[in-house]
Parts: sequence; structure tokens; C-alpha cells
Amino acid sequence: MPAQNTFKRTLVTSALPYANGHIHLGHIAGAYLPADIYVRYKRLRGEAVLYVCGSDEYGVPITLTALKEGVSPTEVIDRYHTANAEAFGALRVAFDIYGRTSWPLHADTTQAFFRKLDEGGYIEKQDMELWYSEQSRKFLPDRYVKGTCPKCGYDNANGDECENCGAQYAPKDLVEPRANIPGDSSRPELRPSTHWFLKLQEFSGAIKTWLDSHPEWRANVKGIAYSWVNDLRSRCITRDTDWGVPIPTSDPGAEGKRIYVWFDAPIGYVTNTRQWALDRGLGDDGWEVWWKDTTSRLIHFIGKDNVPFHAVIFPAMLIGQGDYIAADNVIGNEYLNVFNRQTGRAEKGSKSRGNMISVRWFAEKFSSDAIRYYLCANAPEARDAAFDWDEFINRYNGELCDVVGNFVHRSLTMTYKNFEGKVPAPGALDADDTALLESLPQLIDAVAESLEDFRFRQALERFIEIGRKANQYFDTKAPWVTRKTDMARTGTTLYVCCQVVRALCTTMAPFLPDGAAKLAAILGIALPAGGPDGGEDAWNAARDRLSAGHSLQTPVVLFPKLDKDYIEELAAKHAAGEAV
Ligand code: B3M
Ligand code: ZN
Repeated sequence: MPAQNTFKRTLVTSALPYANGHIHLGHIAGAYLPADIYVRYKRLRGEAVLYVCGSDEYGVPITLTALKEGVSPTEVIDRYHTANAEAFGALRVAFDIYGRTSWPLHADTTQAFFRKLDEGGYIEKQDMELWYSEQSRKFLPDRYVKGTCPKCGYDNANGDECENCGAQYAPKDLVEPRANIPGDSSRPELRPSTHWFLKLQEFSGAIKTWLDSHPEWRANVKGIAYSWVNDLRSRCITRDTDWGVPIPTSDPGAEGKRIYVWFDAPIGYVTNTRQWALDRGLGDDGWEVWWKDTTSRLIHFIGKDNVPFHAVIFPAMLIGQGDYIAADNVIGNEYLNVFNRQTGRAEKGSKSRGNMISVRWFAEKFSSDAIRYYLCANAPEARDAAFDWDEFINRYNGELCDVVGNFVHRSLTMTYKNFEGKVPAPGALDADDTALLESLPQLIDAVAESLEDFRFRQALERFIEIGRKANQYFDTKAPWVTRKTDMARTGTTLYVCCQVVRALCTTMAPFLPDGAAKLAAILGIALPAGGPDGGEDAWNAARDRLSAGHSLQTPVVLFPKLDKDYIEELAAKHAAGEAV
């Protein structure tokens, strides 16, 4: 068995998506599906796991969307918060709470963080020169100003960072600046403004020690984190805007300014834990054990663009609080691009290209299991992956349906029809029977080992491998032939098959919760969902045997095959930009 950790509870977070648009498949493959699989697995093991997420509702992404649509920021966040919560539900991504950073409780948590850092001497004020639009009469933070990158010459660079080359620079270094507000592309001017800065350099040593203590992290996350930690400097944590958490100070200079969204957003994990504890009647302090007790383990699941915030900046903010635990792992995933059939190449999913596939569009057309299967089998773990319609149907039909689904179905229907709906009594076991039965614990452990290591693609491959072995056995034993001549032999074969089906039921549960629930109902076995309190280890029960005579319910097809024509029809709609 893989070594079980000594922690008493695990707090899992997935990045808080901005409530300014519909989440798409790239989001799911990166920060949500792997986390949900991990949470489901750990809970099956009986471990106490809390899974928090929510909408990120402040900052320029929200106000810019509101301006473009001609509605208020509140209307934007209300619409997308609800839509995205539903989209996660459709894919069975099961958070314990899906909170909101617009909650008053969140302003309270964020301001407490700010004050504590201020008291610790970690916050300073600095005078800056920022772009100001005379036409709109406002400062132009972040994406409100565009221009030419001072490093690479890219002409659509943001106010303080370039998406093309990754450079970060002072806003005043942006070349040929222009306002980026609907109806205003005027040339802005530099004006002085005073802002609050977090002195990140004060945390260099502590962050480095913490990173050094985690050699097991994924290389992509460590690489980015170390590249930051050697060059930490004060970072602006306020903005000229009226959409954000108010700065907790009576300083008149704070007027017209709010806390920067990337300061408050990760604190949303804490707020949402607080709200969850309150909802559960655990009192005002019920959340603290998850964030402050050293027997708790914190794991962040994110996309790679969020690594600096989760592996350097937020950890610094936590260290500055004095009594918080540090994350035990940060699982940063690469990107899920989109394969373009016309060009034969993968391209970045982008709003302007209209090539993104929203969850709400996709989940109306396919089962959660089909979607989860493909996105996990093709997860962008070590490198970018691409959504490809042909691969989607081929892998789902060819692997999940043909290997696991087919084995389960033929085993259960033959048993059901020939043995009065009961697990048959086995006769003497031959070498094939024994080999398959005895290999099961190792095969189940292999899946667990991959899951413990956050290797979700490998875990799913190992799960399919159980189905492959079982199919080979089924074909060798040919029960549809022996049925005509040797019912005793057929009963033994199907007895063995039923045990494999039983093992598959539990091992599929983290990946394919709907299929697992259907199968558990047919087999009449319990698959406890577990939760933040923990419980019994039901994963281990995957190796339990169904006894001879155990009754089955009528088998149903767990994973219906996808139709090629339907896929073509939808691929055409996607190419026409209708999947957003
Ligand atoms: N909303 C960025 C994003 O959606 C941001 C993540 C916040 S996690 C605390 O990629
Ligand atoms: Zn650049």
C-alpha cells in the first residue's frame, strides 16, 4: 500500500474562477476535475476532507465585463456565479461550499489579513506614477490600459505585464499606452498616486525554506516558484477602483482605492471555510482547525498561470499572519488547448477566437462520466493537452465503453440471465481464476498509488488496465461457449468476473461517480461519499468478495456509446463558434 499520511484532515482548494464568464473545459481539466477526483478518492478512504471553492468577484475582469455589457458589476457576478455553480454541479464537481468574494464576511477576512500584515510591518506605502485617462476621468489599472511591451514589442500588452513574453514592468514603462475601455482608447497621461505594497522580500527566506522542504512537488510548480523567490520585491496590493474590498485604514489617501483582487482572492479560501463552518453550526472558530492546526494538510489545485500566487505570494501572506499552516502541495496544471480540424493544429482557447467550449454547452450534450473520462485521460498534467473531438469519441468509446463498460455488462447480463440474478457459486478454481483474483489487490493498489501521487492520467490508465485484464480472462474462458456444455465451469468464470466488477465499482468512483453509483445499485453495495468528518475506509472494500448467492439488480448499460454523426454535428457547431 502507498504510505498514508499522518495528517488528520485535508483541506483541498480549487482556484476561484472569475465570475465574468462561463467556465469552459480548460478550467475543468486544470483546477477542478483532478481536485474532485482526489477528494472523492480520499473520502472513500475514510479520510476527513473539506473541499472549498467559490467565485472570484472583484477586480478588473469583472468591471471590464460590466462595462462591455453595459450592466452593473453586481449583475455580472450574480449571473455567472449562479451559472458556474450549476456547471460544476453538472460535472459532479462536488465542493462543500461554493462561496463568493462579494460576501461581507469576505471583506472581514481580507481586512483582518491586511491589518495583521500591516501590524507586522509587512506593508508600506509607495508613490507611483500611473496612467490616467482624462476622457474617462479615471486611473487605468491592469487591463484598463494596453500598449506595447517594453521587452518584446508585443502591441497588446497589459498595464504591468505582457501576456506574450511574460515580462512584468512598472506601468510607466509601457510604450505607446492607450486606454482600453469601451468607448475610450485615448492616450492616457501619467499621474501620481499613492498605493499600499506588500513587502514580499521580507518572506524570501521563509518561502525558500518551505519550498526546499517539498522536493516531491511537480517540476512545473517548483520551477516557477523558485524563479520568483530569488527576486522578491514589494508588490502593489491596492488599486484605483471602487470595485473591491475597502482598505482598512482611515488614511485619506485610501479614497477611491480598494484592495487588489489578487490580494483578496486567495483569502476567499479562508472566507469560504469560515462560511462553511458557520453553515454547519460549528461556531465562529469552527474553521480554524483547517487553517491553523498542524495536523491539517492544505492542497491547492490551480492552472499554471496561478502558480506565483499560490506558491509564493499567498504563502507569504499566510506566514505573515503568524499562525496559519503552509500548503503541503500545489498542484499546477498546464493548459488544455483546442485542436483545430481546419489547420490540423492545437491552438489556445480564446474568447476572441470563439473556440472555447463552455461547460454549460457541453454538459447538456454528454454525460458527466463521458466528459470526466476524456478530460482525465487527456489531462494537461506534465504538458499542455488539447481538446479534440475525434480523440474524445475514440477514447471514451474505445476505452471506457469497450473495455470497462463492455466487461461489466457482459459479465452481469450473463450472470443475471443464467444464474437467477445471483452471484454463482464457484467450483474448483483453476490457474486463470486464481491469477486474476489474486492480482486484484495489486491492481487496486496501483490505482491508489497514482492517486496519492496526483498522477490522475496514470491512475485512470491503471483503472482501465483492470478492465483489459478482465476482458482477456473473459475471452479466454468464453462463458458464452461453456454455457452450452458446462454450467459449473461457467458459474466459476462468472463468479470471478463478479469479483472484478465489484473491484471496478469502487475504483471507478473517484473518476466516474454516476457510473459507480449505478453499478453500486446493481451490485447492492454501499459507496459512502464520506465528507469533512471522515469515516470508514470504503476503498479497501474494493477487494472484498461478493459471496455466492448474493443478489444482483437488473444490469443496465453504464456508459452508453457516443454516436459518430452526433459528434460531427457538434464539432461543426463548435467550429462555427457556437460552443462558448
Ligand atoms: N480568478 C484567476 C483565474 O481564474 C483567478 C484565480 C483566483 S484563485 C484564488 O485564473
Ligand atoms: Zn512582452
